[in-house]
Amino acid sequence: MKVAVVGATGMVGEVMLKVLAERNFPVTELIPVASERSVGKKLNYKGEDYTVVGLETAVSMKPDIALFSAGGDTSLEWAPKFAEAGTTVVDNSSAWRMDPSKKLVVPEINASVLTKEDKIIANPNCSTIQLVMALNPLHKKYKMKRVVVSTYQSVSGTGVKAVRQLENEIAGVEGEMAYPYPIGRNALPHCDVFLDNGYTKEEMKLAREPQKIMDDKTFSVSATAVRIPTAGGHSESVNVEFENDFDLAEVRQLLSETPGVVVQDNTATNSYPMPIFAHDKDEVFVGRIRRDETQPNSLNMWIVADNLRKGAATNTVQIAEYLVEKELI
Ligand code: A2P
Ligand code: 11C
Repeated sequence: MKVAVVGATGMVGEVMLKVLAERNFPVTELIPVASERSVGKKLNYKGEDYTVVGLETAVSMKPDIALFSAGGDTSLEWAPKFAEAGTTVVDNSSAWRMDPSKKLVVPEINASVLTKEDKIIANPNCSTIQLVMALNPLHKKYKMKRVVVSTYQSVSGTGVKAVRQLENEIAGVEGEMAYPYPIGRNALPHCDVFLDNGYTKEEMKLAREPQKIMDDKTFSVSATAVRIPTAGGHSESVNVEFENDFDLAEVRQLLSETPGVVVQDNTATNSYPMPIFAHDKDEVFVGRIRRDETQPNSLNMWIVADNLRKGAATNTVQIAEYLVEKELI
């Protein structure tokens, strides 16, 4: 496969290269792509140096597949140009996710919706992916009515500028601000931009994307997204109300049998998911599983995943792997 990575010099792009190498994706030619600022730079992949090219050059090289993580505007403008050239695009931005003509895919849940005709495929938001990975098996068994989620999101979700802001604050150095306030020793109830309804765009991604991925509008998701001073790994406190009652042991069993999910839940040994455990892992970790004693058929749990891996790069590469395996490209 001739593989282009658009945004190869960025936080997610770098992890995409790492994941492609780790999983031995069948790359015959790698095309690292970034902005004009980075053209000519060298990037290492599996011990070899590759030269970064611009978007125009990359399209003309007609890659079989292009993994995009260079922001929504780049995707809106350039994904169609790649698609027209015959390239299948897997896009990690929010540009195409809710477009009814585009598929939004978490391979463990809905890879089977993909066909040869899908030339632009959307990768969900990081906080959505880890949420649906845990919700999907429970929904199938007990049928969800309503989910209330509060997130605790790391600065790596915002990008390099935010990681630097946190590092500068810790070092006590003045520098450029990614957020309107300090992030160290703080919690910002503000991820992505505010919308007219008073929610942030991140909160609305959490509300809408799960219904599309799980192909079911009978449940609702209400979200509050908060940025906290962790370097990597998003955490979520989740309350789920089901139509049907459940057994806690069975919930744990169901989750632990779900590919890509790891149950880490033993209060006697202080075992629960945390960003420091999830770092550099592809699994979604679930713990603090307990009955909500204030209303029937309701469950509380805590979900953590590495937002740059399963939340972004790994899920994108898994989609690409599925396309190759099923000969859809
Ligand atoms: P560059 O490094 O040349 O700016 P992050 O989200 O970590 O900030 O990374 C964003 C990625 O998207 C980087 O690889 C960046 O390249 C790339 N990028 C940003 N804007 C463009 C653009 N207009 N065209 C191509 N790549 C872009
Ligand atoms: C965050 N979820 O942590 C974001 C990052 O829509 O793909 C990814 C933004 C997106 O802020």
